Amino acid sequence: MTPKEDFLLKSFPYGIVKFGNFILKSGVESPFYIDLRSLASSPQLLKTLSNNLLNLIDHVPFDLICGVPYAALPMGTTMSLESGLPLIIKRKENKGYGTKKMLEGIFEKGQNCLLVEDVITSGKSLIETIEEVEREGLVITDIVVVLDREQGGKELLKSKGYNVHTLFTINEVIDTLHKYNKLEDGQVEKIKAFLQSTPEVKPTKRLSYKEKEAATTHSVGKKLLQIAQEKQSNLICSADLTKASEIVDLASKVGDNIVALKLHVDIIEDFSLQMISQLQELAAEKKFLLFEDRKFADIGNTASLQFNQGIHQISSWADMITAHPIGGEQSLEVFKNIGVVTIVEMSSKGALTDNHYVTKALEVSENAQGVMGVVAQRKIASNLLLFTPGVNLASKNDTKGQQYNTPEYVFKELATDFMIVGRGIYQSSDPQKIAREYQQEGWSAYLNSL
Ligand code: S5P
Repeated sequence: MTPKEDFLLKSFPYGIVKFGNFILKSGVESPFYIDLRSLASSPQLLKTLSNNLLNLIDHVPFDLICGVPYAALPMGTTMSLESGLPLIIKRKENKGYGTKKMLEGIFEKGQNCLLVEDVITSGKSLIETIEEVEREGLVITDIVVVLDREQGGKELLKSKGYNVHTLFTINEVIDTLHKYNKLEDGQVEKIKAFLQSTPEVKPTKRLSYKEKEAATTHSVGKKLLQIAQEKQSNLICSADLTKASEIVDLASKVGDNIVALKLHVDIIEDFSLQMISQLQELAAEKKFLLFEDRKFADIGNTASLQFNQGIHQISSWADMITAHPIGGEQSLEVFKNIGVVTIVEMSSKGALTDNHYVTKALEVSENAQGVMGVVAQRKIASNLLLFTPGVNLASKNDTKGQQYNTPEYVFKELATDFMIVGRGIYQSSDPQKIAREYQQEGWSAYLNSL
């Protein structure tokens, strides 16, 4: 057994490779997931690993070590202790107060900094990190990485002039685990097929609304897609106003440009079913759906009561509703004869919807009857429709944590199907005009993304 094999076999019980179905940051579904954070639970393994990493770059002169948070922080620290070279700490985001520094520690402009990373996949996130460190005046020439997922990252960085030194490739890891009976033949075949067929940045062709309409079995999903094509719009206006008359007025102004009007009925001071009748008339005349953004999040029985009873009588008039999948599949199946859109990821800063949550939330949403789509801020590997709020042409954020993207970004980069715009429209002095602009921007961004 080679020392590298020995290291891998000793690390395996710490859960560094997990098998199953995982959605990666890029939206690609992967049959395995690498997580090296737990290695810190074994000081001996961490020390061995850090010395192996130092050996990889023993010919490279550098002044500082910086581990990319979080997985590589203990590795960088151990390398610093083992080599005697100083460490600097990179923040994941700046504090927003005090010195607002991205790098903590003592360094001088022009010093050469070795970056330490746990896994390299497409290389895109490493490039972002490199840019952040270089912005502070440090020089980066070399990056040392524990595991190469062999999906183009090393080549991408090389093309930009960086040397990437990797300790293991994913194929080496899989072969070693297989050789020592930690992986079965079937699992190995599945993983190898994935590695060969699915590059991380697979340019998936996005389907047109027409193709999606043919593919979807959900009646409300079909209806929404038909309206989109007919009106050449993918705009949902979020009418987050607190007076019934204001909402009806907004709906009459933007109705021609939208596919759905999204409401939060619990913020309306003078809510009445009469207001709903007025909206229904406008919806029929101008062809849009009524979308209640109630974000149900309780056990099925309570959610069912909230949906069917109470003063809002949501089930009697809404075409679509939002719900958090946190209560599991059955809690979503109480919403009958309606389009359910689940919130798998939130747009607000610091939201708890991390990769793990998104993976599980997507799984629940796909399995639950009646779900037609999801709300997320990322590309999703799913046949469900994607709805993206946090869109604004004029702002980047608000003072309460909301984060905005442009229509172009959400259609091109996230391949979203529908954008949701609230304040960008209803706070405008001319909502009619601005809604037309959002409609045109959204539609051309969609056409360009095809
Ligand atoms: O993650 C989310 C999910 C939703 S549904 N982030 C959001 O902003 N929303 C909703 O979209 C939010 O409740 C609001 O109604 C709308 C965005 O409004 P805006 O004024 O920030 O455009």
